[in-house]
Amino acid sequence: SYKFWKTQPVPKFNEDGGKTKGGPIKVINLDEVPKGPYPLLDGFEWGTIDPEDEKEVGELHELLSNHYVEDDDSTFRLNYSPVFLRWALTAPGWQKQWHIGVRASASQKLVAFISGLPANINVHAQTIKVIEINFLCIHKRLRSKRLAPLLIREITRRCYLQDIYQAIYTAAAVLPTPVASCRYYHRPLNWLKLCESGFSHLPSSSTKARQIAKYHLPSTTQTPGLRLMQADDLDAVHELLGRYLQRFDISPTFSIDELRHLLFFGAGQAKEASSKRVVWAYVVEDLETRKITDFVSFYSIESAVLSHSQNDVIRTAYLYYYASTDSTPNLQQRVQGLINDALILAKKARFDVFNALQLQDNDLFLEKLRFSPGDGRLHYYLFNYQVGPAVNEDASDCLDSQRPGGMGVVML
Ligand code: NHW
Ligand code: EN5
Repeated sequence: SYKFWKTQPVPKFNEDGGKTKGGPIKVINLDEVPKGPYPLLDGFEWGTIDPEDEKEVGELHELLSNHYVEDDDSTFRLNYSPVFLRWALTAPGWQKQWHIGVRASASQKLVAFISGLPANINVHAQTIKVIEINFLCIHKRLRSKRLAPLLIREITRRCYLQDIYQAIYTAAAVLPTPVASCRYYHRPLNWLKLCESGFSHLPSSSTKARQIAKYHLPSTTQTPGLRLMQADDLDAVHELLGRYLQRFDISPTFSIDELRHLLFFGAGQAKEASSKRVVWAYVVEDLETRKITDFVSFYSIESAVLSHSQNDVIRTAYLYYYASTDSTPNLQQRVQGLINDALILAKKARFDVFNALQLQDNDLFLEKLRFSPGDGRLHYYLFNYQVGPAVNEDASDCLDSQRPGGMGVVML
């Protein structure tokens, strides 16, 4: 078991990463890193995907929409839209060589993919440069041929050659060794639709009418001063979010340019194009001081319903970054109001369900706002980095996979 992962610089299960010193697991000697690509299976060749080329994004979308992540009993499959993929793969610092495809040599059909984007994260107050790995996917007919380890080795090689020696990634799969394990929570917005598609069930003790009533939301937002985020809010949000994220064991650090990309992409489009919108961001402006006191964002992914014959989809809003200037004990109320408004806005934008993970400060609102735990989990991993003990008092609620509150990174 873990024949491949055993050979990689990741912590073994049951090693106590919180006790040993934090830092890289292995020092990479560039002389030992191959200068050319690893050999592939016969009949296949390496390629890249240019996310700014509509045709190539179309090919990637085709692969992922048929072969990417499903829930445990294949009720649905995630279907990231082409514009979402372009957004996710063109964050500042992106390079074509890190969006790696595998093509069948004869037909040139895209049959596998893995992506990497550079980012900076803080791990117990140490800033490290990492590559964020996402969208690993292999065509169903090429599964179990050890192609995944090859894709991982190849992207690792290309990162080493560009002086990146650490990575962060999330997966539903259990691998050695999670730094956090977070349950998915779901808040129905259109309960009837979820019920009809098999996403949620009618509890035997309830009725459809009672379920619909349970998830009813007001038609307008409740927080005074809440409005769509605008370009000239960027500095304030950068400052607010940066401060807010500092107290998690692991958190991202964004430049202004990164934040602009992450929060504004697609927002410049006309209202009519709102079906193409991928990310929504709102701020709360204090009506007296004109200061930005809070911020919330969410992104959109559809899921294809696999069980019926209809081409049914579930429109899901995923909670993305948020922040508040309030601290305990007012934080709870503040964040509850903020996320409740996000639910109202997502419902107005015709989402069917609002997802959040059990991380950051989400325990402050999940139960109260009628989120329920789902049947899936998301595990967070670092590659070639040992977390080590917490350094400051604030982070003394040391990161361990049973207590995901120390995780501040949200991945797409
Ligand atoms: S998680 C989403 C992953 N994708 C899917 O679930 C889509 C549907 N499934 C598939 O396409 C988000 C295939 O089943 C995949 C595996 C491709 C998953 N991560 O080729 P084989 C991400 O994108 C190990 C890592 O025969 P396959 C994050 C497995 O444990 N490893 O399997 C990606 C076994 O190794 P072992 C995974 O079913 C992070 C080996 O793969 C994995 O045909 C990548 C079997 O390979 C997963 N999700 O293809 C790591 N699933 O040791 C990045 C299975 O047990 C690391 N495996 O023998 C960092 C790299 C950069 C470093 C830079 C410094
Ligand atoms: C890489 N960055 O399992 C990410 N989703 O709970 C890729 N379940 O939606 C990794 N099975 O519980 C993604 N409904 C990993 C996630 C894979 C997808 C996944 C789970 C997460 C999910 C739904 C549907 C289950 C269908 C049957 C679920 C119950 C919700 C219900 C709402 C009403 C109140 C009771 C609960």
